[in-house]
Amino acid sequence: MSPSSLSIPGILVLLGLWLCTKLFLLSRHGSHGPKLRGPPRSNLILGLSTPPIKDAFYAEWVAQYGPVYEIPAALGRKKLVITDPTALLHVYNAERAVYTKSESSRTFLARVFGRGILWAEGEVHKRQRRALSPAFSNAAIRKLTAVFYDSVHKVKSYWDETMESTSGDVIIDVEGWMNGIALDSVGIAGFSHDFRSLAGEESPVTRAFAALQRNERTSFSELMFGLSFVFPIFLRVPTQVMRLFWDMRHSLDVIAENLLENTRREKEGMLPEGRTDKSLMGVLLKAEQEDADLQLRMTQEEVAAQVRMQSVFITRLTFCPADRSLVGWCVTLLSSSIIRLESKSPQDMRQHQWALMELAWHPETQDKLRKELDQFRVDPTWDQLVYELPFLNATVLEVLRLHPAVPETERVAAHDDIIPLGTPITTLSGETITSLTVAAGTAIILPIRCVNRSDEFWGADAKAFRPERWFEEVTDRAKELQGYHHLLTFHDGPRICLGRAFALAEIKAVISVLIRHYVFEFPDGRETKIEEQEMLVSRPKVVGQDGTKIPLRVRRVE
Ligand code: HEM
Ligand SMILES: *[C@@H]1O[C@H](CO)[C@@H](O)[C@H](O)[C@H]1NC(C)=O
Ligand SMILES: CC(=O)N[C@H]1CO[C@H](CO)[C@@H](O)[C@@H]1O
Repeated sequence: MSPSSLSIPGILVLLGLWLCTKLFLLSRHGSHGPKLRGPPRSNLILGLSTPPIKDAFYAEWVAQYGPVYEIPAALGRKKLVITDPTALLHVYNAERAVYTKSESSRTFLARVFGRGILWAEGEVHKRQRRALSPAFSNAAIRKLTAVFYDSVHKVKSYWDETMESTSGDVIIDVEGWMNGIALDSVGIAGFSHDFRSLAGEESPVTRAFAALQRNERTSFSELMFGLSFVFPIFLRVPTQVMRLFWDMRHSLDVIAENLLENTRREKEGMLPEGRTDKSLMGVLLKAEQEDADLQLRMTQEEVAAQVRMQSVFITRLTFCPADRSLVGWCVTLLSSSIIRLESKSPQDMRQHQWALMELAWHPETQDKLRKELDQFRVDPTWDQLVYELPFLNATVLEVLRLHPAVPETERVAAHDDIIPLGTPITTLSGETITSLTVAAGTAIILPIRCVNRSDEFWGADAKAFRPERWFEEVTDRAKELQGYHHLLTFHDGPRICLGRAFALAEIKAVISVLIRHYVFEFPDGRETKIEEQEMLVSRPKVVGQDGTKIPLRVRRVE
């Protein structure tokens, strides 16, 4: 029987059974601790009828209920939303001890990526993190800068060629190229595999992503995929999307095996000079093989998991909120049996694309950036990218602030805890509290994007793209946040993004080349409005136009 012929009633029964079990298990959690204020339950099954995708909701609730409040979640649960910096800091720092990823999200991560660092908790996480860290050092990234430049120069030569033949400016679907840069450079720099997507080659990774982009999913496959976040067993249903997905995983496993095999052969002196592996993972594996300290070693599975994660999670090809738990995708099959996603936040893992869009909206910023880059006849070195070029630095930080790749994360309290509050809040019963007792099992949302865009932290123009703010004194409130320059974009605490130096070097290298050589504009001018189109992955689209492509007019700098 083909999966698409599974009857709807069949699915409903199956689903009902699962839901009852989950409901029972969940109802035993998170029932004590003070009741907080928050928006009322507006949907019996989902908690809220409209998912709080837009920060506007979170922000409105902050204004109404204070910096820490509760929102109703699916199946009678509730979640704690935290925007108070003192509380945020506490949660991030107590992450390893208390605030773990939920069991269901870990099962999901294990199935999708394997038991790698994203999945790991506690001591296993500590060991994997220590084993991986040297690979992400500044010294390692410095050596990889050439890889980023290679990719962006490939793009440049294709664009130049197109411009030759059309004599003048061209309208380019920039995003495809930016994804190509991201995938090819993470492949080469990360684990010595050239996906050759900039050369127009298809790989199972690009195929899977393209299928999702084309929105080719049937509602059945979408349903299975949505359900898999709650019940990972649904990942085994062979829908078309899932098959593409497993193909992708298989090909990434082959890449990981090759990498392991090659570093082993290199170690044994079986590879010719000049073919030595310089990738992050390659260097790491060789160092490990020489190191007697067996304790730090990564297992073969951990290496494979890291390769999968870097290609999928990291290259903005994410089609799932990797670390979101139970939450994410809950389904109501009530009357219409259409999917409703409980909370689907925009996954805009396309920082390069956002950077170019912001620059197209702000020609004056583009000019300023170009002026700063004018001094370079050749590409800036890594040290120049990182330690000089203050305006490029500010522009990139501003993009990261407004468009964090992961707009919110969720954790579950593994045991009871007390969270200190910077600002006292009033509970439902009218009591004022300065610290909050959290029961084991409580789900906690850290709304990264909302905090990053908050007026309270960033001033009245918090929503505006204004790199100049990075040269001004940050507000005292923002100072209370640690993060990366007070941004939560890269998470914080013991799980702060390991690849942030990699990500920053890459985006700076790409922007520096593109802005030195081209001017970017919206074909319909600066008034072009973008909205998020909610699909499996939310994607920006031009208001009033079909499709999710955002082409830009590109012309050479005179
Ligand atoms: C602008 C681009 C990026 C952003 C905004 C970003 C953001 C994040 C965030 C929010 C997390 C925490 C996830 C969680 O545990 O809930 C994370 C973890 C991680 N990131 Fe990134 N990331 C980026 C690029 C990269 C790159 C390029 C790499 C590697 C080449 C990388 C490697 C990692 C690793 C290994 C972790 C897991 C850390 C741990 O659990 O201890 N990231 N990243
Ligand atoms: C980049 O910005 C941060 C935050 O303002 C600052 O601490 C850092 O020194 C800047 N780097 C450069 C190269 O300007
Ligand atoms: C968490 C937080 O401070 N949110 C702010 C986000 O931005 C809105 C509007 O700009 C503010 O009203 C919120 O206070």
